[in-house]
Amino acid sequence: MNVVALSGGVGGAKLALGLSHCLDAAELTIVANTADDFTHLGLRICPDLDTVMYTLAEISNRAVGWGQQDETWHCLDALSNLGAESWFRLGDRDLATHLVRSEQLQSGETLSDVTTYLCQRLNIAHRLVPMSDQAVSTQVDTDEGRLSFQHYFVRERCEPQVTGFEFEGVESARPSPGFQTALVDSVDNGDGPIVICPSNPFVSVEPMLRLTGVRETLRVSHRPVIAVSPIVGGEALKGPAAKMMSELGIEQSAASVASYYGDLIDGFVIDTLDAELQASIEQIGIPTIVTNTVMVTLADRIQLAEDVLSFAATLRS
Ligand code: FO1
Repeated sequence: MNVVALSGGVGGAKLALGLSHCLDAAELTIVANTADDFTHLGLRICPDLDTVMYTLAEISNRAVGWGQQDETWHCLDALSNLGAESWFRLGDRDLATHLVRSEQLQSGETLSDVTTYLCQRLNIAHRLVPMSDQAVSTQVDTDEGRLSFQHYFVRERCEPQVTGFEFEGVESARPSPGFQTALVDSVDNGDGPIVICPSNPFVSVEPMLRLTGVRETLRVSHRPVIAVSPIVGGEALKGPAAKMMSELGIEQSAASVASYYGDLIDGFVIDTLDAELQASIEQIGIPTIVTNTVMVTLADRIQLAEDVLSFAATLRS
């Protein structure tokens, strides 16, 4: 089995963890969105990559999903005293990651190299790679003007009305070597699915699909592409995906996510709460299964991963 999982932050990381419990290290590549990355207080911060990394290392802050457990905030308090920006809450333990990463990047290492190093130090067996080693930066167009992603998401708490997105740098960015290898395998000799985790389709998954050659490779691949809906009962379990849909004039539903991915996907997974949508999604030609996608416990994550893998085995791209 050779499985590729495309993940954003919290929701994606949960399924990635479930998949890591079902598959050997050599059978899984997890690709994390890096279009949310930004430079803050001189440090390179990679929120989705770190959320997946901490989740796989089982050291994530489970209450909020991002950052580390048992976190302290002394540095943030001191920054605040010095009048520095403190809207983006960097914990003391988390800071160590950003310091090591920033130093290694400055000394010429790629983001892929640094990620491999950090994963080794955190005893993560499975392969986690950034979507690209080149910087891609999501800009959110809103009724209050254009905002970089973290300014929109964290500083403005997703309050401005969204009118569109731009992924600066994506035209010239290439998939990272690990992503590229996983994609090539998917054409040549792969047999497992490409899993689009339950992440925000507009800002977490879209940047990965926009990288040079990714969509085209997924189209010619013989492996099934399966997406798990991040929308349950018309709401996003986490983050602004549903709010973005309504502001962009798209109906807030799992069916809209299926239509958004369209012929890119060979299968779709929806929650039991949305069971009545199954027939209409299948009518647009996308085989769909209904299962529990709300991952509260580790057992939920593993069960959803098993459901996705069993579904994949029944599909041909
Ligand atoms: N999200 C917040 O809502 N508030 C924060 O202060 C915050 C800090 C933070 C620090 C490090 C990190 O890796 C992630 C952090 N996040 C924070 C989460 C993150 O910015 C978003 O969840 C993602 O970008 C969206 O996937």
